[in-house]
Amino acid sequence: MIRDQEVFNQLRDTIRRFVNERLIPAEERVVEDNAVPAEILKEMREMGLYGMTVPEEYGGLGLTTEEEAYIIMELGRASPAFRSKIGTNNGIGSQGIVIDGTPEQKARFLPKVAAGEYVASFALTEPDAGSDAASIRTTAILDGDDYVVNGTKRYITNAADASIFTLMARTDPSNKGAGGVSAFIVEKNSPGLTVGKPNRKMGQAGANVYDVIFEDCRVPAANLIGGVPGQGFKTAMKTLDRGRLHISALCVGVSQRLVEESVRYAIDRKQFGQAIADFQLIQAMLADSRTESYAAQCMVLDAARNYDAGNRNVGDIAACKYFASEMVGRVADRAVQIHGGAGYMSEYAVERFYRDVRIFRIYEGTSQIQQLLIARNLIKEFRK
Ligand code: COS
Repeated sequence: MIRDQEVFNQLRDTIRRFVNERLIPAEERVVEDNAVPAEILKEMREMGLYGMTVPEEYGGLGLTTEEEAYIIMELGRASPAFRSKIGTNNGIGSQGIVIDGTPEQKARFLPKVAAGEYVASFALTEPDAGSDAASIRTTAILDGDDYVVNGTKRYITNAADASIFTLMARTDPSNKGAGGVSAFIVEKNSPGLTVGKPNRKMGQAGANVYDVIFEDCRVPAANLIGGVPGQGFKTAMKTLDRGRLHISALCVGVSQRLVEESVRYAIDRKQFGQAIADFQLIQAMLADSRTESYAAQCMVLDAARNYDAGNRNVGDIAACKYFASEMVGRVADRAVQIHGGAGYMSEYAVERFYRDVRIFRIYEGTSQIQQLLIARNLIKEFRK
């Protein structure tokens, strides 16, 4: 749903200009520094990008899912590191509070998240719990007015910048499944919480992930999301549903950039006395990439519109994440192929994007988890 087309077009044009004039030219610097420049983060904050999906009543832009998808497609044309800095605030870091938080929790935390004063991070994954998210071992045991948290969270995006974490922990150790898990808002300065060193990784320099360690970390019971224990797994899954649409839109945006890079290079590069764009085998690769990118775009917008209309179709959302993340992997591979030897060299953006996109098939649910969700949903609907 687009609330006001004219107002939305202005926002989209502003983001497009920002991506072209500020973000794309800063890509190399982000790699060299392994950090997004502070002045760019400041501009992103001023533009409201940290609080795009936070409801307007809490100071955010209150974007609908369709609007969010369009904006993330624009941001996706630049290095994914930029999007990552604001990604958790708009997606998995804050949505648990937006979707299931009590009015008091929303009033207390969301205005700061919307303003970008707080970075919100999502802490679900553990050393021994990735795809099997219901098997987390981190515990949160009620002691007086506090929960005492113990455990380790792994690969947590933006942890070093975070002011708050949406943490999933087991409040009922006798229940080893999803029903024993609760979600909390944990403030960074809580005694007993430490953030490890950034992991070295394959791509997305500038977007860092860390271990977060809880040792007898006391969290006020008032920070239990929704106020009811045992609901945390569901909160996490609902958060991931919207998050997966966000990642799908990002994959579409990156694929659009890769198609642009591929066409530009194919027109410039001459072999056998002519532009390689004139060779049909190159054209076939361009055509395949554009076709797949466009198909994913249509899927994401359709699922986003359904989400806005109150139809959160878990299977279709999983289909978007599955197709879009696999698609951008193929598009990145063709982009490197079209660039030939140059595509293997760091001075060309496609080499970097080729590594950057690999994580899209893994985080927020692997392709295999998405397949499982698509099939499960189909079978469930059919049995009904
Ligand atoms: N929305 C709301 N509720 C949901 C839900 C959703 N999308 N998905 C599941 N639930 C509910 C179920 O309805 C069930 O509730 P009841 O017990 O009341 O029936 C409960 O949650 C448990 O669900 P389920 O039985 O499906 O849990 P499983 O342990 O089988 O796990 C998968 C399901 C594998 C899909 C889940 O663990 C998952 O998404 N794994 C990937 C995790 C992930 O994305 N990790 C990345 C880390 S974040 S970067």
